[in-house]
Amino acid sequence: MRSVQLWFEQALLPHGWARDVRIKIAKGRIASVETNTPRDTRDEAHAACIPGLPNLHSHAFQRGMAGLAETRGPTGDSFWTWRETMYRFVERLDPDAFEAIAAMAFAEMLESGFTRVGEFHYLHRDPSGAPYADPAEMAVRIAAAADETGIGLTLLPVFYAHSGFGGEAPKPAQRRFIHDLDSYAALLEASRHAVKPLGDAVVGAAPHSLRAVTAQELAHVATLAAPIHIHVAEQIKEVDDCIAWSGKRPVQWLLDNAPVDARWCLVHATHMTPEETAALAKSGAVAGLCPITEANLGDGIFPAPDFLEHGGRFGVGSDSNVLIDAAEELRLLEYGQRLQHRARNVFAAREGTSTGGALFRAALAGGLQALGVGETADLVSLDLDHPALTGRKDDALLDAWIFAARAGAVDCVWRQGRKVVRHGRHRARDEIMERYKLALAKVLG
Ligand code: NGQ
Ligand code: ZN
Repeated sequence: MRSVQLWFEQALLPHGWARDVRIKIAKGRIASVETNTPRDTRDEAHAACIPGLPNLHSHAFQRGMAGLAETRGPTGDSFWTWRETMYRFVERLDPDAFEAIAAMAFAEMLESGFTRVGEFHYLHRDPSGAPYADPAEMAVRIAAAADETGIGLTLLPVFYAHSGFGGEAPKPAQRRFIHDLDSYAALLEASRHAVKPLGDAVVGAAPHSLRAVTAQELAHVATLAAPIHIHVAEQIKEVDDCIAWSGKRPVQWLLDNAPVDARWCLVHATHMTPEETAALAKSGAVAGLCPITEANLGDGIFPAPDFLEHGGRFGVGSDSNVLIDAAEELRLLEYGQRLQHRARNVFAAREGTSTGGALFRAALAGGLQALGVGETADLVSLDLDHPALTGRKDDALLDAWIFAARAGAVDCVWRQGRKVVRHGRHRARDEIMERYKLALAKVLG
C-alpha cells in the first residue's frame, strides 16, 4: 500500500472546510492532516478535496441493460414489466460478462465520486438454476471487479427464496437467485473468504425483500452478519400485498417484527405513513434512497420532510445503474422534493444552511453507516477550472458540484492513497471498456 502526500487549497474535513491542507496517507489510512500550511515540493497539489461518497445500493450487472427498457410495451409499463425485462437480461449473463459489466459500473462509480459500493448481490446460480462448481463464483467475480477498479466493497449477499409474501414458491425466472438457509450460510462464509484480499471489504446480510423471505427466514438471516440491507415499500402493489398478508404495511411490519436499528438499511422505504416515517427515523436505521432509479422505475417520492424532522438518517445508491452519477443522485433527491412540495432548499434544515452541504454530509454519514465502515482515506478532488465550480469555495462548491455542473467536475479520486481516477478517467478505463464491449456484444448479440 502506498503512502502519498497531498495538498489542497481547500478541503472538507470532518469538522468543516479548511484552507491549505496537507493530507498524508500511509498504509491505506489518513496518517496526518495539517491545515494552514504552505505547499512544499513533496506535495501533490490540487484545488479542492471532499471525501468520497458511499454508494449504498447497487446491482452492478444491471448497468449492462441501461437504456434497454425505455421502449413502451403492449400494456401498462411499470416496475413489474421492467422487472420482466431485467429477468430476461439475467438469463444471458455468464460469469465473465457479469464481471466485465461490474468492472465497468465500478469504474464509472469511481469517476463520478463514489468510492465504496454496497453491492446487493443476488445472481448466485448458473442459467439452469444449478449452483456453480464454486457456489460463490459470482461473489468472487464481484470481488475481482472491485479489486481491479479499486472501489471499496461492502458485499451484501442476498437471501432470496420466494416470489411473494408468506413463502410463495419462486418463479422460474428467479431460479438463479435462490438459496435455503444452509446454502446461504455457506455463501456468506465463502463471500468473506472471497473479499479478504481486498483489505477493507465488509460482508453484510441482505434478505431481499419481504416478498422474498418468510418471517422465520428473515429472523435467522438478520443474525448472520451486519450491516443488514433489505428492499422495502418501493411499490404500491408491495404495500397492498403486505397488508393482505399481514394486516400491516411493509415498514410497519418490519419495525414490529425485526430488530431494526442502526445496523439496518431499508432500501427505498418510499411508501410510508407519517407514523412509519417517524418510527423509521427514530430506529436509527438508514433509509437507502436511490433517486435516479426510483424516478426511472416510477416508484414514488420519499417523505423527506417528515423523515428529516424526526432526525432520520439516509444515504444514496445507484441501484439499477441506469445512470451512474453521485452528484446527480443528490440533485434528483432534492429536486423530487421541490417538485412535490413546490418549495426550495428542502434538505437544508436551517436558514443559512447550504442544501448541497446538507445533502452531502448526510449522505456521507448515512452511507458509511449503512456500509459498515468508519471514516476512510477515500478522497475526491474537484476541478476548479470547471465553469460551474470556478471561484466557488466551501459549501458553495458542493452546491455548484451538485446543482450546476453537468459532468467533468470530478478530477482525481484516491482510494486508500491509491489514485484510481485522474482527470476524470479511471486508470484502467480502456481495458475495462474493451472487455465490457466484448461482453455486451455477446450478451446482446
Ligand atoms: C432488484 N430492483 O432486486 O434488482 C429489484 C427488482 C424485485 C428494485 N427493486 C427485483 N429496484 O424487487 O423483485
Ligand atoms: Zn435494489
